[in-house]
Amino acid sequence: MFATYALVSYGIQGFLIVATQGVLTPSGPEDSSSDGFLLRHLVAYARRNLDEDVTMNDTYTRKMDEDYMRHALQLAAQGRGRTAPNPMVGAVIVNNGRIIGKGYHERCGEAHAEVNAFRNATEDVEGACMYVTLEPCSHEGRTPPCADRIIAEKISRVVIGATDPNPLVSGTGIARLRSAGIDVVTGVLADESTLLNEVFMKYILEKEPFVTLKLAMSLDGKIATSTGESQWISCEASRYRVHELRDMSTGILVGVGTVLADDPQLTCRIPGGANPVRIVADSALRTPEDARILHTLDETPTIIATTQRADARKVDRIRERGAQVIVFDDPDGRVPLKALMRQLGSQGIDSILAEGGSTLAASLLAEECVDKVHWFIAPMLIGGEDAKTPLGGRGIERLADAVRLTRMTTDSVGEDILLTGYIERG
Ligand code: AOF
Ligand code: ZN
Repeated sequence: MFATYALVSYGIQGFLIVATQGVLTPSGPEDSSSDGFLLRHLVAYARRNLDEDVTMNDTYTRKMDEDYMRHALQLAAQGRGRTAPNPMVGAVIVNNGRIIGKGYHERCGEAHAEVNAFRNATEDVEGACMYVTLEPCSHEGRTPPCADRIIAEKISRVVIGATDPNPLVSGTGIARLRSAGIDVVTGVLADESTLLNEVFMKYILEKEPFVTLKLAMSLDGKIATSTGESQWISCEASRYRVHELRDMSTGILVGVGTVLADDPQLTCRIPGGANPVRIVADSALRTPEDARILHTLDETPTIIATTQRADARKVDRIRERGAQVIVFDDPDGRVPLKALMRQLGSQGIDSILAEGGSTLAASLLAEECVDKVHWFIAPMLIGGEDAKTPLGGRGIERLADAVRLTRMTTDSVGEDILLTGYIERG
């Protein structure tokens, strides 16, 4: 029988073509016969399978795009902690199923990821596909627009992770590529691409730093014993993790209570790591002039945020030493944290790791300055009603006013548990 023969000899696609062209034309002889009936069913079956083939093709392309995008994301992450206030971006150039170039944005002010990928290309890139984790830029910034370079290099397809919220770019990079006839696919691993640049995504729009609050407590919710002993509740691996967080952060913020209690250096002790700018919230300027953060100003800058309650001569002396002192005029004599964030943002500080203590943590939450929380829990029981808990201040009276977290994840760090979550905005 013709239909069976066609299926066997051409496969489903071949059969469909033959059936459509040769047999099922409206005037086709078998149209009303029983053979015609069978043919129609076979064609419908073949067509369905062909559709599935198309879907399979889409799934396959999507999977391939995601694999290369994952590669580009891994490259992008190599710039972690070095690109601020720019985003981390990775790019991969693929031709005929092979990677022929890759690069990432290594440092703010230097070449963008796409340019590095072209620079590292081992073959002619004409007609190739570029995978880039962030929409290519279309503006003349510290470097020329990447979209123009992609067009000039005759790339035929561009696959993009996240769109760039930067008002200077925001969609115009994609539009420029499309108007040059390039096939542009967007939104591949978009969530991963956005999450990788959560700091940039906030800072570029709000010009305020992305604030991560880090807290560490015992399993029964204490941050010290009733006599104030707190070193160490978290295990060594957790403390190392905190140094990694410091390395990635542009600024580190503590309350003056922490300076008075621990005289910390607030530097990153990982070899080759970068020190964050140290910021102290200190309403009455109680930071001792011999504090370590004022004696290591050659290692990294220190900013003290205070109010009109500060002794003006002490302000001058600390400034003379080379630290920045910001004096806020506040009716309650307390450092207005939101205003501090705006000020720090205007100075280019895009991310802050807030490390306590409990008064500052509570105020940061109350003043809606926190974006993300890292909560280390040590397998240790301390007890005691007088032993401090992670959040001081007055707290709330109604549960409906509780700060809520979302997207919670758990991790094991050494023997501790690390809970990470994001503050839910109402
Ligand atoms: C890209 N690829 O690798 C990066 C992009 O001051 P510039 O010239 O370095 O530009 C910074 C802006 O460019 C930044 O705010 C963001 O919008 C974009 N970053 N774009 O195509 C890259 N790093
Ligand atoms: Zn660019």
